[in-house]
Amino acid sequence: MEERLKGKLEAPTLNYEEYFSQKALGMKASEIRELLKLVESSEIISLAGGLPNPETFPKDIITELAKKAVQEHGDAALQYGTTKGYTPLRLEIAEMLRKRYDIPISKVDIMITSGSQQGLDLVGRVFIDPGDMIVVEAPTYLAAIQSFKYYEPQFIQIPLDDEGMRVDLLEEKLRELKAQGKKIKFVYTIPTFQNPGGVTMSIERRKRLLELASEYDFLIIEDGPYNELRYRGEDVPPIKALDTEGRVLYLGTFSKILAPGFRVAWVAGEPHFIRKLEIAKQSVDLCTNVISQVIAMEYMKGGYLDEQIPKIRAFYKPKLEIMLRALEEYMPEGVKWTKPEGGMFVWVTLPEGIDTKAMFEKAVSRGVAYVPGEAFFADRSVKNTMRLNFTYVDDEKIVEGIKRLAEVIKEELKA
Ligand code: PMP
Ligand code: G9A
Repeated sequence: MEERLKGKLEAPTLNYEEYFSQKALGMKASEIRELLKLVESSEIISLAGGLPNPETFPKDIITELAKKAVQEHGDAALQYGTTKGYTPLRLEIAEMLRKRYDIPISKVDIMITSGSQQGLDLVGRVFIDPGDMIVVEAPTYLAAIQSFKYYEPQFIQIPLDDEGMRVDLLEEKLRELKAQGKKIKFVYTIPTFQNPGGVTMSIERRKRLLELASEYDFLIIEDGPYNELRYRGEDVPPIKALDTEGRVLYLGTFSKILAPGFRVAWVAGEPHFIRKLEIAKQSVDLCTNVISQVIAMEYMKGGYLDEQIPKIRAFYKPKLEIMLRALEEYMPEGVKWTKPEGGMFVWVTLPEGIDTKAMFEKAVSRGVAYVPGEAFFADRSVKNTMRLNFTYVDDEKIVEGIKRLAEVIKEELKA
């Protein structure tokens, strides 16, 4: 299909590059988005994209609620909405944040965004001046790097271990910067079932991070799309729930608890910050898709979200177990991986010297795709890692995919 669209283009006549702004010339395509194109149309077992499984989409409920949205709220649902979002939905989200996470609504305002991805871009717009220092995890969500990069910050990377961001190393870095009279603007973290790492930041580190934010005066951008996808272990409160100074901006989304096609997400935080984000959003899209927001509101109000979360957990839990078992069974010595308690990803580290980007084509030719880890590092310095998704493909395909991948890695190790 894509090819037919491309077929309409004529032979190049313009010197296209001449017209682009410097910023546009600096933009790079997201590996994930490009990989999706590749895998969309082929027989390849894709452990690459971070796609929820369509079998989890509550289609019957959505059909019913979509009808209701038009019949009962049609005038609002089909009209332009406010930039901040559909208020009944904002109230439902506020109530959920209070109920599930103990985040007091009296202390936050909520703005709806067109996916958390837009929230990330708006954060960049509102907080980053060229040259500002921002901290990201290493590795981190590659499309966050892509969003922030546009605003030309200096990235500071802090490594992860099994308990999330190495907050001790962050502290060292902050001290060092302070001695040079410098400070950071914010820390961007995905503390729960991190993308791509799969790991979760311990409660001790969350508290310490907040203490550091206060001591060194910076903000925390907490991205929580996977919070509800826990398959084992104990819940850890969002950093926002522990925030007494209003330093945390919390991003949540319906992408993984309803369906990503809705493009409905939210950012919760100090009203002053939300106001600026709202002004920034005005020029981007005026408002988020209103009918999606109305359906999402009915979905929460009707109690469907509360029913859906355990279903999603039950659906993904065995998939994670299958992937971990297959890795155990097939991967050669020297390959290591994280053991997540939830989320959508396992992070694999191969022996030094293997470049997963160079290996990618070979893997694809054997019918398996992953995301080369390099793209998840702001400085792209780490070559021997990869991210595997376990939510999208069928159970048997997970095993087959890992088997194929293990073969490719073994050959690479021999070579
Ligand atoms: N943040 C992280 C960490 C993600 O993994 C994703 C999606 N994979 C997003 C943000 C964007 O989500 P949304 O669909 O809400 O734009
Ligand atoms: O389709 C996307 O780009 C969202 C998925 C993100 C990811 O794979 O991390």
